[in-house]
Amino acid sequence: MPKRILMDHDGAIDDLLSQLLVLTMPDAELIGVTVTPADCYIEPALESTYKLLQLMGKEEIPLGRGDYYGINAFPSEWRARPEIINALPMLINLPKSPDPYAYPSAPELIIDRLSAAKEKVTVLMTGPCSNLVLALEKAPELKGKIDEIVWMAGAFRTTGNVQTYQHDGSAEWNVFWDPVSSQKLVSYELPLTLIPLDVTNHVPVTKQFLSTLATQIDYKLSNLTGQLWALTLDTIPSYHYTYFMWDILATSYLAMPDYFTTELVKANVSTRPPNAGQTYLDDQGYVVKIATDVNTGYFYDYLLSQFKQ
Ligand code: AGV
Ligand code: CA
Repeated sequence: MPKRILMDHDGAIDDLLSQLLVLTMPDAELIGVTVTPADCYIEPALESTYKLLQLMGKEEIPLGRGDYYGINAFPSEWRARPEIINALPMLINLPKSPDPYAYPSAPELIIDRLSAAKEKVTVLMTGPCSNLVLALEKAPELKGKIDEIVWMAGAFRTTGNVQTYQHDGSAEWNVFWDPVSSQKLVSYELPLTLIPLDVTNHVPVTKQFLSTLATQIDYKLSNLTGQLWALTLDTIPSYHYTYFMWDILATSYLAMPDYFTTELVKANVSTRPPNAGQTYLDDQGYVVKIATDVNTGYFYDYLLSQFKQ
């Protein structure tokens, strides 16, 4: 039986790569995609999302539009990237989505998909968690329909990646965008697996990986993903701007959980400055599973083999 996956992403390049990766997994059935307007502007991100479904012959998968805007906005230069994606040669001539305003709202779609599910569902989140929390606040009984939540979020025994005013740098962006919803999600004590910076720091986008990927560009997905990853290297080479395989690593957890080292911890989330959005270990906190390490060689090879399509 394939795992049923409900995905919420926020339209950044690695979110879109993650959506492609899920669609290559033989044991995963994607039952819906919702988009959060966090690391993207919603209209172009919905367009990319729909085009990637078409590319994989899966345009019947329902989409939901996030209407909720978090507390701490992402930088505009990051949010604007999907515009470039929609203009790539493999995507530019695909039909646009019908009408982005005709999509159901993201929490509505989450409620609908969880209600309709006969078996439990795995929720994959590669952006902030606000849509899921909005859905569960409206329909708390649906918590019982969730098998596991896998979320790229947090930073525990390492520094965060938020550098802005009124902040001490301890938070990771997906949590910082909406610290209040993040704190609520952790407090539910659902089966929640976090893929935090502690482990994503082990998997930067490297020229060596891209060079190997380029040797297989006769495969459509190697060609497209190589172009998408190349767009992530437009940054100055300091830690703050290094592009990691954040969301792709979280997504790969669905297929290769045994290659991760995980730990059950008690944790909580700060909702106030100077460390709003910090995820921290706390004996008085809530139980969550966090990934701390991954077999990086296996991970990069897994990507190279999945994108041979
Ligand atoms: O904090 C990591 C999250 C991931 O979900 N995002 C990017 C990934 O989609 C925010 C982010 C941190 N640094 C970034 C980010 C950067 N340099 N460019 C774009 N987004
Ligand atoms: Ca993301």
